Amino acid sequence: MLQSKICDLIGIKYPLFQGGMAWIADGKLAAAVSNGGGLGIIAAGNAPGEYVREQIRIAAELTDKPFGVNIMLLSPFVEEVAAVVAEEKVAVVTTGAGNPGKYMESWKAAGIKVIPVVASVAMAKLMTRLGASALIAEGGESGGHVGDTTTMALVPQICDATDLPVLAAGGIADGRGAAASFMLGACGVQMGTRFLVAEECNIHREYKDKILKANDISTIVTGKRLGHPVRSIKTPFSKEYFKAEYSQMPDDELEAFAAGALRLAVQEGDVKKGCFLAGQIAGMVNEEMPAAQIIKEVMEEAEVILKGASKWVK
Ligand code: TUI
Repeated sequence: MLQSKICDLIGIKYPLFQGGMAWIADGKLAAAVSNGGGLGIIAAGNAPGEYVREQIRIAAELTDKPFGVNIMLLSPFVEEVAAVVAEEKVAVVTTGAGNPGKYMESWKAAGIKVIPVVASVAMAKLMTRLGASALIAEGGESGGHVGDTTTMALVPQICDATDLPVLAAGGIADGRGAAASFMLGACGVQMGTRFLVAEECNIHREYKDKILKANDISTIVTGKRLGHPVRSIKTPFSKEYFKAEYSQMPDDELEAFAAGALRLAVQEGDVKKGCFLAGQIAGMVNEEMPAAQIIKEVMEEAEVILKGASKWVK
């Protein structure tokens, strides 16, 4: 069985995390992933603290395995969410879209393992100094808020810069990607896009269909001008937004243009105004199945590939 030090650190069967997708990854999805042997993660996104507490309690009802909460550091509710995870003593906190430095002491004091998502070597070094338990190195192939460096280039550079366990994220949706991540020095993987079509993932039918129908060139990065590049499925809306970015439209109008677009995609399946976040790997995600089966398939495929890797050596 594919196992690594991240399994012992957190107490999980497989070295596989489910990404903290805002508006999408709720207590039910997180529990399904944790019950399947991975680490399920509730996304706080832009939601208030009480929503996060409610989802933590839902997950705790549905699983006796460890699960985590992802805190999106640009959220207007970040302070209250940071307090809620400490009060509820979740096993793991992952963070995204910024520097979690000012919360790390209080989370560690609550016994939480802090695993920041990083997109650069500098941030990896800083998080190592501040006492993170592990790091998630996320390449620009991922969905949502993205950095510039690809997973292939980022993961080995981050592994060289830290002694902490590193998980690879961005562009991984099957056993080949997981096996390759181990070859790059990672000891685990995080997948988001693949879990969008998990049976327990409660998003609009239209969103799932967009993922199932996507191909290799179906995603686009928008938001660079406002400093928050985000990868999503190409739609008339995202293409229009992309054009607006390179027009004379003032920043505040541009911001208003995109407001609420993520919720519209997830809950309403609004193909005109919704923003369907997804990674470049969406083209490879072609089948719906329970989260536990996704995890088992990916881990078993990776194991076969890694066992057979000596065929390259003569
Ligand atoms: O965070 C993500 N993915 C996301 S967040 C999101 S919601 C959102 N809402 C409004 C604007 C933007 C996004 C949708 N998807 N992934 C983890 C991630 N973190 N990727 C890149 C980073 C990151 C970027 C900068 C981590 C640290 C960082 O530090 C910058 C600094 O110096 O503070």
